[in-house]
Amino acid sequence: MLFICLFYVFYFLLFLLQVLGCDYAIRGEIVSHAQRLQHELQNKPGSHPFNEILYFNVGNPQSLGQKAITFFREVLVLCDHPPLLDKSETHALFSGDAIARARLILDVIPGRTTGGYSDTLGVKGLRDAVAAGIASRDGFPANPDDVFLTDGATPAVHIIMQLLIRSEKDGILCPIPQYPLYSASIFLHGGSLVPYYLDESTGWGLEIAELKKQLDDARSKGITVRALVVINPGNPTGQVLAKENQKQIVDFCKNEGLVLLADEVYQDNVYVDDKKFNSFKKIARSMGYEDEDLLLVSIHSVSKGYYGECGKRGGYMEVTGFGKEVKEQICKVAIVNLCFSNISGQILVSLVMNPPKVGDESYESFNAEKQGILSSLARRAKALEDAFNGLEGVTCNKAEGAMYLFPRLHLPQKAIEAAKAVDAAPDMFYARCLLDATGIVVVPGSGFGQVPGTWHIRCTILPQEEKIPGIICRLQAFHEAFMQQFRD
Ligand code: DCS
Repeated sequence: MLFICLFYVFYFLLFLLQVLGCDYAIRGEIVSHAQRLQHELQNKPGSHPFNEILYFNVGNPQSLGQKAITFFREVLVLCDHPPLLDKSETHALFSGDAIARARLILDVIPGRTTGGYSDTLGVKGLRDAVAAGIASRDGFPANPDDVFLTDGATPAVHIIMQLLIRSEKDGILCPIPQYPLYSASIFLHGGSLVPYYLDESTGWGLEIAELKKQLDDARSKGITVRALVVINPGNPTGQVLAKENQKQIVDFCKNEGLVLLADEVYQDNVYVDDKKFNSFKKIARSMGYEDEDLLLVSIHSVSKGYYGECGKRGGYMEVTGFGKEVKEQICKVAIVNLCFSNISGQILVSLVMNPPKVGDESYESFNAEKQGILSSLARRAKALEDAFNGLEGVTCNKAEGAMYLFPRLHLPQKAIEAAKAVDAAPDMFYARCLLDATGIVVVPGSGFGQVPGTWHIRCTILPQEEKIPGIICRLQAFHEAFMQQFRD
């Protein structure tokens, strides 16, 4: 009995240590400080040199004003309240193809309700729809049995880490900078993060030589490297991988026996004409590789893109190349959750993968909404990139995709010393001064990882377009004053 108690105490302490060590910068110290300031502004208007807090820290499109796509919401509403389908007024309020789609979807949901548990891995008919959407995106077949519907991308990442990591001797190759879900999840599951650095000087390039160097180094330390994480388009870096580069990555994983974990949540956020999103699945198939040639997990979410439905929690993972035992393990974990994903999220991901097509009643208005959002995001990204590059001592790569800029700060020595004096990293110090002076919330680069001795901040491109000029003015005035104060 005593032994069992000690065993549980040990594992609880281990878990506590893992939780304590896990850091999540996008909701970290700066955000808590911003919330305090917001509270002070509410209680005492005029108590700060700004009258609102501008949250540039999270990629949360609709909370920053992005409108939901009408077609998606129409279908969701009709599925949530099927009696609407039988009312005559519905035909005046909703588009014909939204009504037809809602009927089709309800037909495949057991009990025709969004209020029930679904099959563990997702509603079969919706997994079929997602697989059909993947096939039409890639031009290669997709098997619905490989598709698992999830509550956004986050649980998919956790489940894969849970399956891959057996001890701290299991390593996962992760980009630096990276979205901190990966470091947090590896940490929580007790594995080792094996970093590979993206090259800022080539627009955050992903070099195979760097992957090989870090892999060999980890192996020489006795780490079994099990997977390579690639975020494409990148967060926080915004780079979109070129096809040739993706082919090299596929070959690298195949030759080294690594699982390729492709985070493709920003697949609909590409802003430059010379780059296009290509899924790793498509790249591998176009190289002639079949299922068994590559262990691939591709992840997508309804949270990003032109849809930005973070609150609905929908997504999928497509798992190819693994034996049936691995899928059984995924099912086991899923069963513990009853069903992996809420039904509205499942419907939404089926819609995102099968939006209205040319000729459908909604197509024109759907496409106008989609293009309106994407072209505005592209203009915002460019305006902010130019603004950062115009600041003394700041350099900023282009956001080719995703929702962020990650400018580098070349700070004067005096600012670095002032940061040290208050026991803060220089980028944290800069972010905090920016917040105190302007109400603008950004995330210090250290939250994502960066080459030691370099300093960055991450800011989203999501605030509404009409706010951008005012934000840039505040940023410029702050930066000038900051540099004036700390110039060597
Ligand atoms: N993968 C990447 C690369 C992400 O940027 C995010 C969220 C996720 C996965 C998880 O998304 P969901 O669980 O919502 O599907 N991005 C966060 C960010 O950087 N800002 O806001 C959220």
